[in-house]
Amino acid sequence: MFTNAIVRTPCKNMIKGLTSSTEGPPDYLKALIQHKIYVDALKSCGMEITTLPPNDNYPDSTFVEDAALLTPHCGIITRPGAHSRRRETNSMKRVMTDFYDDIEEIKSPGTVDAGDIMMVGSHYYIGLSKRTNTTGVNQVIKILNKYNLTGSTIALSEMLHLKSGLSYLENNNLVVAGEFTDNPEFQKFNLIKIDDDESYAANCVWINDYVLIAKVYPKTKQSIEQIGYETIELDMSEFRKLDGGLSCLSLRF
Ligand code: CIR
Repeated sequence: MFTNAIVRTPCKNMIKGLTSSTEGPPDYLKALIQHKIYVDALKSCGMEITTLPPNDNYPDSTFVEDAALLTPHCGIITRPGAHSRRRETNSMKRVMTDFYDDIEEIKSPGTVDAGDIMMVGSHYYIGLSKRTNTTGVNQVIKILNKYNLTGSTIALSEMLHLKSGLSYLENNNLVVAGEFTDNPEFQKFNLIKIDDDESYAANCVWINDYVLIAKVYPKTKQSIEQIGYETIELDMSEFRKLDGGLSCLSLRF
C-alpha cells in the first residue's frame, strides 16, 4: 500500500531534455496537461501528493524517480549518471527530510538512477546500465543491507533503465519486455510478456491495486486486466519523446 507521492511539475526547458528519440521535442503545454492528469490519477488511487515546483536549471527534473529511492525504512539520495541531471538531488534532499529520519546518499564515483531499481517486497533488483555503475550498485546494496533489505544486480544492455522494461505489479506478477523476457532471474514470477510493438507499455505502475498504463497499448491493457487489475490509461506522448515513462514521473512510498 502506498500513501504518498512526490512529483515535479515539468519546466519550460524540458524541450532540451535528454533523449534518444527521433520524435522531436515535447510540446510543453501538452506535457503540463498530461502531467496534471497523471497527478489526478495518483490522487484517485488514494495518494497524498507533494508537488515540487518546476526547475528550468534541470530540463529532465520532472522525472523525479531517478533522484531518490524511497524504501519503507530509509530514503536514498542517488547520484544520477547523466551530468546534466546530477544536481536534481539537491531539492529532493530537502523534501525527503519531511518524510524520513534516515537519509542515505550515493557517493562519487558511484552513479545511480533510481529508474534502475525495482522493489519486490524487501528485495531490490538494481540494473547495471549506462547510468548506474557497479560502485553505485554496491553502495545501494550496502545501504539496503543496513536496513535489513536486500539487493541484487541485473545487467542491461539495450534499455535506458531497468524499469523501462520491467514493472512489478505485486502478488508475484511481473510485466516484462525485450531483453529481460528470458532472464533466468525473473522466471520465478508470473510473467506478463509484452510484445516488442508495445514495449513502451512495459513501464507501468501498480498503486494500491490499480495499474497506471500508457495509452494506447491494447494488448498490454488486456493482459493486465486479465490478471485482475483495474487499469487507468494515461497519455504519455510528450514524456515518451524524452524517453520517460509512467514510473519516472513520481516517487511512491
Ligand atoms: C533521461 O534521459 O534521463 C530522461 N530524459 C528520461 C528519464 C526517464 N526516467 C526513468 O526511466 N526512470
